[in-house]
Amino acid sequence: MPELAPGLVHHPAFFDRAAQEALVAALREAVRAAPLFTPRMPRTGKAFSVRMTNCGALGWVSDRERGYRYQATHPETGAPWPPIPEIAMDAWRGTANYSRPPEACLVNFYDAAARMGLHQDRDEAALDAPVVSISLGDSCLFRFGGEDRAGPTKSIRLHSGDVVVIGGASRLCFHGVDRVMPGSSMLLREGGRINLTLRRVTTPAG
Ligand code: MD3
Ligand code: FE
Repeated sequence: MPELAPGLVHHPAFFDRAAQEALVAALREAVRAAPLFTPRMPRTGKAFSVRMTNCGALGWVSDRERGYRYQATHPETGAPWPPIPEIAMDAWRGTANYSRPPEACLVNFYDAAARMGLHQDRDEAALDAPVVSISLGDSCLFRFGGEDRAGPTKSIRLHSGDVVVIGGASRLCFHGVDRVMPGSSMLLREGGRINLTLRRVTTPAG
């Protein structure tokens, strides 16, 4: 599989169409239990253009008052997150090469106008674990660089069914989604893009 940078491995078409459809069905059930919410930036309260939910023991949330964090319950309903779909676990088992299971599955939903600015994922204590990303629906232009925000970046297209593993020397690289390409996939009848990221959050030491 192509290594885009040390520790950053792309698995094109990891999931076939039938597996993608089954994963979308499982996510529709998860969203019924844990509705999409709009995260907000710490301090400014500016809304993300991406809507989110989570599956697993822990979920990533953010609001103006308390900032970025993982918590065991939905920020609006207070309910525990639904389980991580078994099909998503197949991607972790098949690519992560990590001894413990993921604790969080962040589900990002992009409509045609949604973007995600360059950022690092550093809210996890378990920085030795990779992040495993699954793309569904419309293709996107994904940008990644190094650990310096101002350094050079590269862009690749991610398509429905692709898996990207971000570990090793790339775990703290800056990355983001510049745009989604409307109409590039027939998987989601309503259009848009879904990204799942499977994450190990805690270390054995806590
Ligand atoms: C590189 N999501 O949820 S997934 C995120 O497509 C996030 O929704 C993007 O960035 C999306 O935090 C990108 C690919 C990805 C995920 C995590 C990474 C790339 C990464 C962590 C470190 C470096
Ligand atoms: Fe990220």
